[in-house]
Amino acid sequence: MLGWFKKKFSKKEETAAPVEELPLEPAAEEEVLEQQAPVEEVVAVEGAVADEKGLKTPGLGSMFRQLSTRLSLTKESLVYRIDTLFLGKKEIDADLFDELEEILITADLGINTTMEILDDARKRVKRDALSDPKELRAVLKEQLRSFIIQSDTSAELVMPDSGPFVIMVVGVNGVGKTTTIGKITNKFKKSGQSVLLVAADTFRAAAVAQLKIWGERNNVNVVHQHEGADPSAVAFDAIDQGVAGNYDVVIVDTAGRLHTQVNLMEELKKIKRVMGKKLAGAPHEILLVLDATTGQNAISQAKLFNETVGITGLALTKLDGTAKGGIVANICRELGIPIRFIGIGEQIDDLRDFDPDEFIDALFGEDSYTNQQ
Ligand SMILES: Nc1nc2c(ncn2[C@@H]2O[C@H](COP(=O)(O)OP(=O)(O)O)[C@@H](O)[C@H]2O)c(=O)[nH]1
Ligand SMILES: [Mg+2]
Repeated sequence: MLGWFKKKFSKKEETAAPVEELPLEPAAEEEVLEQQAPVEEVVAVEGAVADEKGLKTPGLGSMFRQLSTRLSLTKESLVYRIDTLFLGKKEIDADLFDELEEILITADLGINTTMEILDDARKRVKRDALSDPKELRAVLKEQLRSFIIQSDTSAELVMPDSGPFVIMVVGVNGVGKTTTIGKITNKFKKSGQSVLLVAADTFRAAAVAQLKIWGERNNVNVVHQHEGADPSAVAFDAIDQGVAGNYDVVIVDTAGRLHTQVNLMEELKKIKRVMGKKLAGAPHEILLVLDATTGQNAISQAKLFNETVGITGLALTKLDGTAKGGIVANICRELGIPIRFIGIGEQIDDLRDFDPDEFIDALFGEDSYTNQQ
């Protein structure tokens, strides 16, 4: 499978040193939740591999089938509706395009993206003298794919030569930031990377507690301070700990904020700035988490967060809970920021590297994955 995570860390994986961690020295004002316990054995994600407990890790084929199942709401609202429309039509006419337009907009592709797709489709029908509606299916699939692929260009990131790779996670309340951090941590751990989590969401004690739970699940340390602490100070000290503890990855959770809350957005800038002062280049990734169920509002969130702190990657959550997964194409077209991950459930494994081909195939059906184990 493609994807940022694998590409980026593949080099590191080959030379991975033993992943045992030095115990952290708790800094004066912070506590570190727990000392690191022995790191679990690395389990390959791809290929059906049984671990020592006899548990089978899903192979590519079943991973693909699972993705396809989780996207079933969008599949029904977009692809099944297109298929039903085409089945009932004998020719490609203006009515058919009108109905297609309604389907695409309902699936949250957005007006502009929908119009562009339909204009292109009309041209293709003319150019290739298509007359059978079913031939249009392949055209639409290809167009959606090309929109989504546009944003995969900068998906590869470079790990810093020394020091931890720092990810700052931002977004509005409830989009799934903390959950996504938990899932990403699991991915890093599986590839042998050591991870330090940072609770810079200091507004609510519950937020810190939630990150601690994900820390426990993943068996990683969580840096935190008291409720109401200055999030920049938490992040500043955490970078020290990340460097001193020789961590591969530091992931900073931030409080949810509305993109319209000017002071809170300024605070994000500050968190970013202080980390950069402590460690040149940090944060290396500013990951904006977007909730796919919020529809077009996700686009305006992304624009404002991008203007404020400069977003380098996106995680799109809750694609399992929406019929409006067409938002993926719209996001790629409107923003040009790569989608790194998609969330397809609430569990630790319910996160995928975003692979445009796989995503489109999961929606439209394709046998290239399903033939494999
Ligand atoms: N179905 C589904 N729920 C998700 C997904 N990601 C997060 N959630 C849920 O969304 C809710 C808010 O998540 P949380 O991580 O607390 O959001 P935060 O406020 O941005 O940190 C929780 O109930 C999560 O379980 C996803 O991909 N699919
Ligand atoms: Mg949170």
